Amino acid sequence: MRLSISMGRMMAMAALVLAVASCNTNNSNSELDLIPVNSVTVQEYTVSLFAEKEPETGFNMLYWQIEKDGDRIEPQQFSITPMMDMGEMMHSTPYTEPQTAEEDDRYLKNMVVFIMPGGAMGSWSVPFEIRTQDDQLITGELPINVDSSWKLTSVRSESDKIYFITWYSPQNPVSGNNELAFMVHTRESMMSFPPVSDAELLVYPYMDMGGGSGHSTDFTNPVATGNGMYEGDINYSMSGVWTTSVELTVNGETLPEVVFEYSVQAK
Ligand SMILES: [Cu+2]
Repeated sequence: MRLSISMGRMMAMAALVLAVASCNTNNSNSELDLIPVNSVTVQEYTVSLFAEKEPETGFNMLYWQIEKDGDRIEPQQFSITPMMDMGEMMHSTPYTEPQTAEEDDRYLKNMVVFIMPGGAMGSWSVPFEIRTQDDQLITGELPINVDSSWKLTSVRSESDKIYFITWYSPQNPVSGNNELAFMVHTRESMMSFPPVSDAELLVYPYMDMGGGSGHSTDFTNPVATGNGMYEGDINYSMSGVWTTSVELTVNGETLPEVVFEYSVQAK
């Protein structure tokens, strides 16, 4: 995925945090705050998955480490294919291939948008392939729990084409100014979920104050910035429960509105 403006901002902030943190920490040069998600060992190779939060529906950044006999190794290539096994059928989800994390080169990282939670409907796993420096091919599979979240919805066109709308930012909405960003993907097959970069989004944030009254707040409507990303801003005037409706227009067709509902914390 090409770096979006938002990623650039995140990294600039991360760099600032790093500069501050490096004064009072040891040799760790990583500003990442990761939790272990799962790991599996195949033929002496241990593949470990880390993330910033428990995996959930919507956008996730995945961080990978590969070790052999306890030592971290750098493979020639490491590729993944997230899959959901639903019994009757299997499908993948929007994702990118892992690449060296620029903020900490001890990790490979990729983004994934989980389109369904794991559970009664089926379970997620990440089949992977390691091409080692001496040209061995190691294959394995890492099971992964995916919780449901409010950060993903989908909508169908008249021709029954499905669009997945992901709430990308803010991940943790707070009162005051936030970047407001969405990702849009479609499904071409059970294995192919390309980004949609030529849609138009019309959003409307609203706070229901009860008794039939309510209000919106200052925001700029997100616009396409490439790779299925749409970026704007929002300034929440109050903390509490907000809704944000999103109306997607794609190929001249305006699709039924979807609504995200979430709570905004006081800053
Ligand atoms: Cu599924």
